Amino acid sequence: MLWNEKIEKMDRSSMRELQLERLKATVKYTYERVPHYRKVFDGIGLRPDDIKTLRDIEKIPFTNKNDLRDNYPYKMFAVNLKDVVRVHASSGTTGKPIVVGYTKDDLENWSECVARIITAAGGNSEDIAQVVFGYGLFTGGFGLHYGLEKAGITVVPSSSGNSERQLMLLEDFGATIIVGTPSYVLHLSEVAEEMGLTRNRHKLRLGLFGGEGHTPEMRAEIEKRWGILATENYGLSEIVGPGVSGECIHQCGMHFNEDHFYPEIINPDTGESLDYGQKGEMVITTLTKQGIPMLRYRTKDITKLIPEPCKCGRTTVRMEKILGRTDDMLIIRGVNVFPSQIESVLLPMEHIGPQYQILVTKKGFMDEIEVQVELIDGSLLEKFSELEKLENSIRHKLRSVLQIDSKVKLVEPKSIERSLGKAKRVIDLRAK
Ligand code: DLL
Repeated sequence: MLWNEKIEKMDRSSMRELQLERLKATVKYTYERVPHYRKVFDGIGLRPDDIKTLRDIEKIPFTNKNDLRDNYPYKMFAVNLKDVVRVHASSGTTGKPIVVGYTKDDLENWSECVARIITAAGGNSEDIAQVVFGYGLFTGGFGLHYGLEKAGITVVPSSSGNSERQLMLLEDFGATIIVGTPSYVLHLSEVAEEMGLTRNRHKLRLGLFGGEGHTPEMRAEIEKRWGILATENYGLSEIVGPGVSGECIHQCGMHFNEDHFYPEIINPDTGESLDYGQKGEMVITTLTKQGIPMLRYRTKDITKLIPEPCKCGRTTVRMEKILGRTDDMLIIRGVNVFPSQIESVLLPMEHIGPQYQILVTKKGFMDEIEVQVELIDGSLLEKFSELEKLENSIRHKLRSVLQIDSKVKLVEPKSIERSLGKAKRVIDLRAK
């Protein structure tokens, strides 16, 4: 089944024509409305009508997360706030989040993109979908929610957390689709096992997973434990949220919504454009966004593009699963975490030194994060109640900045290994 056959099976040259027409319009629109872009264009003497072919996109400088941070909260918006009907936000490299805004048309296009992905994965109006993504500033919950509704699917917006209750709803409401991060859904399978929720007591048949990566091994495990087909989808707040690309039932790369987003792959060191099939950093330009259009946004995600048509008949380019990131952003249970956010919490605090280490592990299938910090005075280790008070206060502050729970362990002064070169702040022990 296809949600939008005309677009999803469009011949390549018509797609390129459509993309060029939309690219030219977006460049002009962005230049006229966003002071940041006007400054960037004027700085190098580039004019919107210099973009005459799709290749000319390479003349446009990249946009980075920092540009969004520097224009916090609304200065990258291309419309007045009165025309923005929704905002979402994701972690920035400092305490301040990255803010994105949607017009009514943006929300409509977003739901359309998500509906295509759901349909490609095999969802249809007979289904009931339980969304276990968080509903809030994170784009995952609301993004999937409206796309599912558009596809005519019954949505159970149970949001994240409270696993026992999730599973009770899963059984009682009869969800056939589960939507969330792969790690959380795998974790739910462990809780289900403890609760004796066996295959004959639930109706799940399909999983839509995104927000973080998962290995083929983890996919196989999820499929086996739940008895479902596990499909993957990809997106990022700066571009739209979920709905940028998603797998069809053949599970062989994520179909890109190319009429709304233009993908490029670049060499992350030189910025040079790479061809289809070559591995590099994905750069995305929005082609229809009104609220916050993005020109050549550097995602930091490493992947490659697959141009061959798929067995499903879709002609849209596919992207391979993300192989890693070029920066130090960690994805913990689907939530973006930067070591710099943790550092900004720790450094101003009393009784602890500037040396810390972040340990990332998996407990069962759930990501766990432990922040180890050196005490200034080691004798505090013997004063349990003071120690506990300090640990709790750090944990509390971390939670308010990161939006997820972490463990805190206070350790002896000078016990964290010093590095001669760059400090190794993160020890990621999750299997790659
Ligand atoms: O995670 C949007 C999303 C929500 C996509 C739900 C799919 C489902 P952000 O919080 O801005 O947005 O995080 C974006 O998450 O740059 C990737 O590094 C990572 N990411 C998202 N999907 C995948 C995936 C949402 N399927 C960042 N595989 C991106 C690997 C993913 N990484």
